[in-house]
Amino acid sequence: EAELITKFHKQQQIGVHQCSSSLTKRIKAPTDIVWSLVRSFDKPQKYKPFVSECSSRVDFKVGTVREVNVRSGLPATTSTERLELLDDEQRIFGVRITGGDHRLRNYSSTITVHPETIEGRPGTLVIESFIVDVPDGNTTEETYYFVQYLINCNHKCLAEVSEKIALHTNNSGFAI
Ligand code: A8S
Repeated sequence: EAELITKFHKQQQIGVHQCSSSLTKRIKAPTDIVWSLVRSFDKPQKYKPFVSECSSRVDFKVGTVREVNVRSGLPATTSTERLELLDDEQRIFGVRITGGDHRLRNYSSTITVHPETIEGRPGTLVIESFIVDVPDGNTTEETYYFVQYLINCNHKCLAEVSEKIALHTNNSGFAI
C-alpha cells in the first residue's frame, strides 16, 4: 500500500496554506467494476452521494470540463471540474476543480484502483489522494476533516454500489 502511494500519488510540493493527504478503501468487488464507476467522469452521481446532477459530454477525454450540482445541506452548490488524467491501463483518474460555488480552491485529486485478493476472492484497493488550499478562516485540521469526511462518504458509497453490481453479475461479466 505504501509502495503504491509512493508510485502513483507522489505528493506535489505543498504550500503553506495547503493541505494534502491520501485515503484508502478496500472493496469486495472485482477491479473492473470499481474502475468503471471511478472513470465515469460524466456520471459521478453513480456513486457520489452529494452530487445531484452533472453536465458532462458522454465522450469525455482529458481536458473535458463538467459542471456538478451539489445536494443541499453542504456549504456548496456547484463545482466546475476538469478531467486531468485518465489511464485505463494503469487505472489512474485525476480531476482538478477550477471553480464553482464552494470553498475548496485549487482542489486536485488522484484516484488509483488496484486488484487485491480479499477473503480469497477478487477484490479492489482504492487509493485517493488530494491537495487543496486551506480556506481563509479555517485551520488546516478543519480542512482535512471536511475533505476526508466527503471522500470517506464517496468511498463508502463506491463500495456499496460496486458490491451490489458484483452480486448481480456472474463470472463471465454478464448481468443476470
Ligand atoms: C470529490 C471530492 C470532494 C468534493 C467536494 C471533496 C464537493 O463536491 C462537495 C462539497 C464542497 O463543499 C466542495 O471527488 C465540493 O467529489 C461535496 C462542491 C467541491
